[in-house]
Amino acid sequence: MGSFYITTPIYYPNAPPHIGHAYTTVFADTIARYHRLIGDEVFFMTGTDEHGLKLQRAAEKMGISPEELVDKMAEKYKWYWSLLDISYDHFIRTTHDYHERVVKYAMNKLYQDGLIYKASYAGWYCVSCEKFYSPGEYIEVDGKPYCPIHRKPLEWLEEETYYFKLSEFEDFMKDVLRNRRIVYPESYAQEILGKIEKDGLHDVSIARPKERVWWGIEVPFDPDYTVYVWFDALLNYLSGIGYLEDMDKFHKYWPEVHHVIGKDILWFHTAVWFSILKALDVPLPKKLLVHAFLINRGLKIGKSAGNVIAIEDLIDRYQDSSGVRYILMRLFNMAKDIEVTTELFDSIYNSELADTYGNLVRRVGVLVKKKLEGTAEGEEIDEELEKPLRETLRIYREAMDEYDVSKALTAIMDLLRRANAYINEKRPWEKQDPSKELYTLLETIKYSTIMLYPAIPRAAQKTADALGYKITNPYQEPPSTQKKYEVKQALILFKKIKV
Ligand code: ME8
Repeated sequence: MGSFYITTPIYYPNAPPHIGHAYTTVFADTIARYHRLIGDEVFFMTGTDEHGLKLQRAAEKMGISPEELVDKMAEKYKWYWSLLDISYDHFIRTTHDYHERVVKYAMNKLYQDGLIYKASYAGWYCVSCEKFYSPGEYIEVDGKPYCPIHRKPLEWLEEETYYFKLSEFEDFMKDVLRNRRIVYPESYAQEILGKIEKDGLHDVSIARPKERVWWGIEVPFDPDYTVYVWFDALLNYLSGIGYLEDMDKFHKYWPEVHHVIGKDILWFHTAVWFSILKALDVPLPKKLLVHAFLINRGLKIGKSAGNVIAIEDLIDRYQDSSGVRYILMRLFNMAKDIEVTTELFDSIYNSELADTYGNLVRRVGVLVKKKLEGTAEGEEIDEELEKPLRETLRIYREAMDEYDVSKALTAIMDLLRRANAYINEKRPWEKQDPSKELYTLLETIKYSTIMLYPAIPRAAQKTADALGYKITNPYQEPPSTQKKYEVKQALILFKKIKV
């Protein structure tokens, strides 16, 4: 038993979340639920990144105020996350005043410590990324600089600004990236290390003139400026866990913080974030879990690429949150981009959820009702399945502790396939008293369902209710073996999709 703190990026609420945001958020939720299941005290946080030029412009375009826009959109995000059964403990919005206080405190501290200075800036900016690009980082289209991620023209900016002395942290960052295993998978640490070794670490602009970007937190030592949206946003991870306001809570959870992010925002979450933390005398995060992209026809799925897949369409197609969550987690890959196609989604849903898990739950439910009048009793499970079951529990735990959700799910499916084969072999429908077989199958379903619970809580709970057991820590000692099952219902968990 310990504490466990996990965060998602806080998303820009200029548009509703899409499958890419769901990918990150469902992953974080699955890890959060796994830790609750094994008895940890979990604090899981997501939220919205509400300031900056991107939001200011989005509101202007819609003819409403930024406040109106972010209020409406924050609710929308919560609604989407409820569709997907996201069990966050706190939804942070950067317009909350406790957050603004932390941002102002951090600006003041860095200013007083001589880590912020005023100077002029000129460079190419991508409003969609809210980021400057230096030569070599951007791509060129018709001789003009374009954002490599959004494939949109960059804007030229020239202005007086405040800089954060990031360059002072170059040696610190190199040391962290070389010697501390924070960034996971490790290859992402190497990527950033390579970049710093090649280009060095340069000071970054952390303020905007108010006349241009007025929608932001005011710089506490200069009311003509607002705080750069990334400096503002990163601090959510501290303000959301009680930094300054509730230090007991902060000290309880901060040492265990796991940030989940997509690789597009790796630079900000390493070079920039780690340096800010160092400057604030706050320990670095325990883990930075980085994943690759969902892509469609070779391009990162996103609003700018125009290849967004809507969460509600997925929910419609795959019944409810469980189908969608399972597919996303089954494909989850930290290192490799995954090409999204309906064919691939359908085939995972049909063969694994409908034909393997759903089918087993249905068959066993029907047989227990028919052959045993709904009650199956037993002392121990058949050794043919006992060993694979124990082995799966071991692999599952190992995989989940390494954040390899996809491997964990594959292991459960292998076990369920064996259980389906076991029915076919034993033919319990032909036996006078198939108690032993059906009890064995119920135990196997029970443990599989419990292991599936973090990824598909809704379907798992339904199965547990129908077959008469509780979702509890599968690793507790002594194990909570169940001697008797009263099956209430032979469920059809997942309707197959006709392809
Ligand atoms: O960057 N594949 O917010 P954002 C995988 N506000 N993940 C994807 C994805 C895709 N195609 N598209 C989006 C921001 N994501 C900042 C974050 S945090 C202090 C501030 C996910 O709305 C992925 O997690 O642009 C990515 O990092 C995040 O959405 C970007 O969300």
